[in-house]
Amino acid sequence: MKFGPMWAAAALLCLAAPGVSSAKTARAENTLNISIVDFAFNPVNDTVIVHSTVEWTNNGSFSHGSVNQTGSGEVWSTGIIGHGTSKGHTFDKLGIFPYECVVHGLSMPGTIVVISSSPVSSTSWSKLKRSYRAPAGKAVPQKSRRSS
Ligand SMILES: [Cu+2]
Repeated sequence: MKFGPMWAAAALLCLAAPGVSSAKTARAENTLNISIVDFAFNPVNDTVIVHSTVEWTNNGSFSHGSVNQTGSGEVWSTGIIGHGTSKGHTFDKLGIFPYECVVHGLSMPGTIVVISSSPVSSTSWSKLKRSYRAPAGKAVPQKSRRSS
């Protein structure tokens, strides 16, 4: 099943909705842990407050890693993360950052959304929307469901 840019558009609309504080929906902690198991990132999509660290832990048998797709905005690559080890990256820029596995590419997609700690102003969101570019020909994965 393929997912188009509708998810990103929906996320932007949702977060930019009047009276809705995006900050409340983001994780309050400064570290988001993402587990890599069975050729998937879990959670596959999540939101953090700017300057948070995302740490990927490889709980699978094979080597994986996280590298952003666009090469613009927040740029990172964890390199290869071996079984049972972790690598982190601190996100200092606002934006929507699709990424993929260093080893397996887009067969293992993920997305990190970075928002400001205060409720997002329309100004910063319009900047964010301008800065966001879906990778050419790449689908943005579906937003994951999370129990509240
Ligand atoms: Cu992989």
